[in-house]
Amino acid sequence: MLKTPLCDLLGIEKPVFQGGMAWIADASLAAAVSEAGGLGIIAAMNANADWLRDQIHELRRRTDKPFGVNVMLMSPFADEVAQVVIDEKVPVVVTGAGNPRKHMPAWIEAGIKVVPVVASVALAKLVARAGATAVVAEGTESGGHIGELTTMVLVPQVVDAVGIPVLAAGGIADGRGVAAAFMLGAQGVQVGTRFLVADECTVSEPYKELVLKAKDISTRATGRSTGHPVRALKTRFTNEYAKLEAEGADPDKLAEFGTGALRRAAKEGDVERGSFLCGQVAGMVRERQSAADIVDDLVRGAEKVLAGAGAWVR
Ligand code: TUI
Repeated sequence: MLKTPLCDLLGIEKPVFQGGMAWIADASLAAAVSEAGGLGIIAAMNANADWLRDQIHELRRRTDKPFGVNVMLMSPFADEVAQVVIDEKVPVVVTGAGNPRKHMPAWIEAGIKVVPVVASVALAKLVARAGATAVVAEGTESGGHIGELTTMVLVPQVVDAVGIPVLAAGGIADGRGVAAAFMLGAQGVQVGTRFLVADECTVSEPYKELVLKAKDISTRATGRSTGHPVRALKTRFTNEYAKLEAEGADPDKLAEFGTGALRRAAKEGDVERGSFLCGQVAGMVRERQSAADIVDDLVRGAEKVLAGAGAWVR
């Protein structure tokens, strides 16, 4: 059985977090992952307090297991969402796309376990000092808003820098990836891309089709010129965005071009004008499965690889 101190800290059976994918990770997916023994996560993304409250209530109708809410710190609603997680006594808050220190004292005071996503050692140290329960070290292989370092490089450095459990994210889609993360010192993983094709994932059908068709070089990062690089499947949208960027378009123009693109991909399946955020591992995602089968495959696959890990040590 793959069980780490992180599991005991959070009251979960399996050390697998489902990524808090903006416009995608709702109560349907999160409840299924929590019910399967992992940590399901509702993405508060750019939604307001009312939407989040409804989703939390819906999740609680579906499962009584622990779950998390991902607070996207660049959201205009971050402050109100930060209060909802307190009012609703959410067990775990995962943060992304910024420094959560402003919110951490109130969350910790409310008994919430805080697990920030970090892309650097500096932020990992800062949040550990501020009382984080664990950190997710997220490599640039991930989909969505990304940092510079790869998972392979980031995870061991974060593990060495902090005294709290570390989860690895970015580039993990099967048991081999989970096992590799453990070898780097991680006590858990956060997986996003593979859950895009879960039966319980309510993302648009064209989004699922694009992920299933993706190969190794199907994603690209754009937006480096704005300071907020984002990885997505290569589509007409990313081509046009990259072209604007290469022409030196100003950040306001780029922001305007990008507005609504995540919603158009996730909700409308607009292949022409949507931004299909997705990790580099899309090329390994071949099969639609239930969230429970995905969690099981990640864990069992890792157990198998880890059990044989010493074979070449003579
Ligand atoms: O946050 C994510 N992934 C995301 S957020 C998102 S919604 C969005 N859409 C368009 C543009 C921007 C956001 C889609 N995917 N992952 C966690 C993550 N956090 N990755 C990188 C970071 C990060 C980067 C810089 C965290 C902190 C940071 O700087 C900290 C500071 O000191 O401000």
